[in-house]
Amino acid sequence: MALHPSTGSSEEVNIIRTTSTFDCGGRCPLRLHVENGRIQRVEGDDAPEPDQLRACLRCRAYRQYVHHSERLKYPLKRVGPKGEGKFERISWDEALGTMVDQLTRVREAYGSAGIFLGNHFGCTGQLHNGGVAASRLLAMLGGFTTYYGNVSSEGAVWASLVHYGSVMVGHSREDLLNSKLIILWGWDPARMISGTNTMVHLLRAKEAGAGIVSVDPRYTDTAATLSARWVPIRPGTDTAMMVAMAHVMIKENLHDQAFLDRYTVGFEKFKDYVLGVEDGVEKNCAWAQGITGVDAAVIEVLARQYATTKPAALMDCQGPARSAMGEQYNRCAMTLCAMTGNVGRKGGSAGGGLMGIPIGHMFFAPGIPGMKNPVEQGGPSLRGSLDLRLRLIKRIHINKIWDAIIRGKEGGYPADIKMAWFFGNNFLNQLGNTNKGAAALKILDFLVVQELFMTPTAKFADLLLPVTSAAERNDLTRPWPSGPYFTAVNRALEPPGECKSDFEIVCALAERFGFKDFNTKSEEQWLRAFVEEHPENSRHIRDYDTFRRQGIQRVLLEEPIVAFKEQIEDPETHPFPTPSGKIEIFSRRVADLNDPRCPPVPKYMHTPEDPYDPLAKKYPLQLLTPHPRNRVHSELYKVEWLSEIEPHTAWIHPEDAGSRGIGDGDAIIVFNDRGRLAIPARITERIMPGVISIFEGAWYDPDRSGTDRGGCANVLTQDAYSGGGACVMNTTLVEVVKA
Ligand SMILES: Nc1nc2c(c(=O)[nH]1)N[C@H]1C(S)=C(S)[C@@H](COP(=O)(O)OP(=O)(O)OC[C@H]3O[C@@H](n4cnc5c(=O)[nH]c(N)nc54)[C@H](O)[C@@H]3O)O[C@H]1N2
Ligand SMILES: Nc1nc2c(c(=O)[nH]1)N[C@H]1C(S)=C(S)[C@@H](COP(=O)(O)OP(=O)(O)OC[C@H]3O[C@@H](n4cnc5c(=O)[nH]c(N)nc54)[C@H](O)[C@@H]3O)O[C@H]1N2
Ligand SMILES: [Mo]
Repeated sequence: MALHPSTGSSEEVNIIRTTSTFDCGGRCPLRLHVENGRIQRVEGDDAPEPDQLRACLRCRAYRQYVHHSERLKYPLKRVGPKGEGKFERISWDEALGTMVDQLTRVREAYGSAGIFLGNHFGCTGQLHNGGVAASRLLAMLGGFTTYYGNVSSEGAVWASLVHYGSVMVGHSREDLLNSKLIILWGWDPARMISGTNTMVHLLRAKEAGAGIVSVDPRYTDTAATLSARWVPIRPGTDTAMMVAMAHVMIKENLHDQAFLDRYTVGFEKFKDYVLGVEDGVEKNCAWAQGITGVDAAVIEVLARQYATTKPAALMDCQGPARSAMGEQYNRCAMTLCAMTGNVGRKGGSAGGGLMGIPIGHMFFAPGIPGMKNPVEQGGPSLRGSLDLRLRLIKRIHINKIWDAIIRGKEGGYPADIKMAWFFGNNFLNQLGNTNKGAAALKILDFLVVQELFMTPTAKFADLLLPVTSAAERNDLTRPWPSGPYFTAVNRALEPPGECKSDFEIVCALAERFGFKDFNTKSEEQWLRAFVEEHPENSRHIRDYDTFRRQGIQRVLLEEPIVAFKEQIEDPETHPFPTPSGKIEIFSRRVADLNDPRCPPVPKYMHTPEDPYDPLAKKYPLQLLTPHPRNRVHSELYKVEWLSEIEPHTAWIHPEDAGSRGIGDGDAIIVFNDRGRLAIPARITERIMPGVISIFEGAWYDPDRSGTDRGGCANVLTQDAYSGGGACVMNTTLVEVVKA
C-alpha cells in the first residue's frame, strides 16, 4: 500500500510488482498500480542505475491491453460461416463437453493422429501456457500430431548446432562495452529489444568509442539512434557479402590462422570455395557486388576493419535467417567470427544468430511433465539429428501446417488432420501464406482456439475459449534473448468474465475425461517447485518468497558471460560439443545428409524468389517483413495508443514509388500469386531501392474480392522452409501498384 501517486492523498493504492510476458522476450519489471480492480497506472523498474531495466512503449500500454473492451470473456461457439466471426455465448460446461465429444469422435473415427495440437508459448509464462499439460493429456488419450520447428530461428538453431554443437552462443550484453567494433547485421534492438537494455549497452559502447556499422536493407531505428554507418544490402544476399569478406581476409592474410588451426576444422575446404579452387569462381568483392548491390570497395573496407579491429562483435541476428538462405547466413557469420579470432573472447562474438545466455533462460521444469506421444513412437528419433527429413516423418514443419491440413497423407504428410487445438498463437496471421491458411482452416472438421481477442485465427474457430492475461495469474517467466535475471508474474487482477488460463482449461478437461490425479499441485506449489527443485534456478534464486514479492531476481555477474570462453581458454579440457570437438566450418554430419540445400561448408546459393529468380520479371520487388515496434507480432494490435504511434504502412524507396506514380500516403496494392493486400505507401530513403517493407502482425481482413484490407504481410509470404528448417518469411517477390 502506498500514497496515491497523483494526488498524494492517503487513498490506498495497491502496487503489484510483476512483469509482462510478451513475446519480445524483454521481460521488463513493472509496477502496476491497482485500484478498484483496475490498473490505473503502469510504472517501470525502480532499481537504481546501472541496473534499472527500462520498459518500452508496449509495456507502458499494458493497462489499455489488459482492460481492452474487446477482451473475450466467455466461451463461445460459432454460429456464422467460418472466418466471419459470428459467435454465441455458451457455458463452460457446454464448452468442455463439446471438446470431450469432439476429441472422442475424431479419435474413434480417424485415429489419434487426426488430432493436431498447435500451441505456441512465446507470449506466456511457464506454467499457464498449458502446452506441456495439453501434450500430456492428449498422449494419455492415445496421442496427437504436432508441428516441428521454431518459427523464429530454426535456421540459426541448426547452424549453431552444426558449428558449435550448442545454441548458447550469446554474450551478456554489457560485454558490448568491451567491443571496439560492433556490426549490426540485420539486428535492430531499438525495435525488437533483444533483451531489455540492449540499447542502453549499445549506447554506452558507442559513447566509449566503438565503431558501429549496420548491414540491413533498411536504415533501422537502431542505426538511426546510434548514427551507425549504413550498408544497405539486397535481402537474402548477405552470405555472398560475408564470403567476399572472407576472400579479402584470405588474400591479405588478415585472418587468424593460429586460431583456425587450434579451434576449428575444415577451414581449408571453405577457403577452396572462397578462392574458386572448387568451382572456378573466385568469390571476390566484385563478384559479391554483382549479387548484393553493395559496392566492392565498401565490402573491402568492412572486411579489413573487421579483421583488424580487436575485439569486434559481429551480431548476426535472425531476420536475414528467417529466409531461404537462413542457415547459410548464420554459418558464414560464425565462420567470420572464427577467422577473426573473436569466438570466446570478451568484446567479440560467436555469431550464430541466437544471442542467448544461460542465466534466467531455460531452467524451468515444465508444468506437469510430459509423457511419450503414442502417435510418434517407433521409427527414427526426433532429436539429435541434423536431418530434418527424419523429424518430418512424424511431425509437420511449422510453416507447412496449412499444406498438411489440405493435402494430408496423400501429400506426403504424416497424418490426415481432422481437428485442431490452437492456443498461444495467431497462426493464420503469422505463418506463411495466409490465404492458404484460411482455406485450410475452412476444411477442418473442428477447430478450438483459446484466446484473449477475436483474432483472425479465432474467427475460424468452432469453439472459442477465453483466456486470462498475465495480469490475472501468477507465473514465472524468463527473459529469452538475454538476462541475467529471472522474473515472476504476480496476479494483479481478478480474471474478467469467465476467463481461465490454458493450464486451467487443460486441467478441467482432464477432469472431464476422468483423470482424477492429472494435476496434483496447486499453482503456488508448482511455482515454488520450479524454483526450489531445479538446481540451476535455486543456485541464483535463494529465497522464493522474496523473489515473488519483488518480481525479479537479478544475477550479479563478476565477469560478462562469454560464449565458449572455456573451450577457447582450455580446449583440451573443454572440447566443443561437436563430433570433432572443434568448431566445424566443414561438417561431416552435414556432408552425410547429401542434401544440395545443405552444403558441408557455408555457401551462397540461389533460391526461389531471390532477386535472380526469373519470377523477378513479373514481381520485381523484394518484400521484407520485420517485427513491429508498436506490437509484438499480432499481439497488442487492438491497443489504440500503440496504433497511434505508428500507422501501418509499406516502406518504399522514392525511385520505386516514382516509377509507379505512387505518392507518399497513397493507397497501394502489394501483390503476387499468393495474395494481395491494400496499405498506404510511406516513401522513404530509409529503405534501399528494389525492396519494400511491411511490418508483420497487422490483422488479416480480406474483402469479398480477396484483397486483404488489414495489410497482413503473410498473405504474400511463402509457406516454405530452408534446408536447415528456417521459415522462409523474408524471401518473397512482389509487385506494387497504386490502388
Ligand atoms: N511475415 C512474417 N511472419 C512472421 C515473422 C516474420 O518475421 N515475418 N516472425 C515469426 C515469428 S519470429 C514468430 S515468433 C511468430 C509469432 O507467431 P504467433 O505466436 O502466432 O504470434 P502472436 O501474434 O504473438 O500471437 C500470440 C497470440 O496469443 C494470444 N495470447 C497471449 N497470451 C495468451 C495466453 O496466455 N493464452 C492463449 N491461449 N493465448 C494468448 C495473443 O492474444 C495472440 O493473439 O510470427 C512469425 N511470423
Ligand atoms: N517490438 C517487437 N519486438 C520483438 C518482436 C515483435 O514482434 N515486436 N518479436 C520478437 C520475436 S518472437 C523475435 S523471433 C525477434 C525477431 O527479431 P529479428 O529476427 O532480429 O527481427 P526482424 O525485425 O525480423 O529482423 C531484424 C532486421 O533484419 C533485417 N533484415 C531482414 N532481412 C534481411 C536480409 O536479408 N539481410 C539483412 N542484412 N537484413 C535483413 C530487417 O530489415 C530488420 O531490420 O524479435 C522479438 N522482439
Ligand atoms: Mo519469434
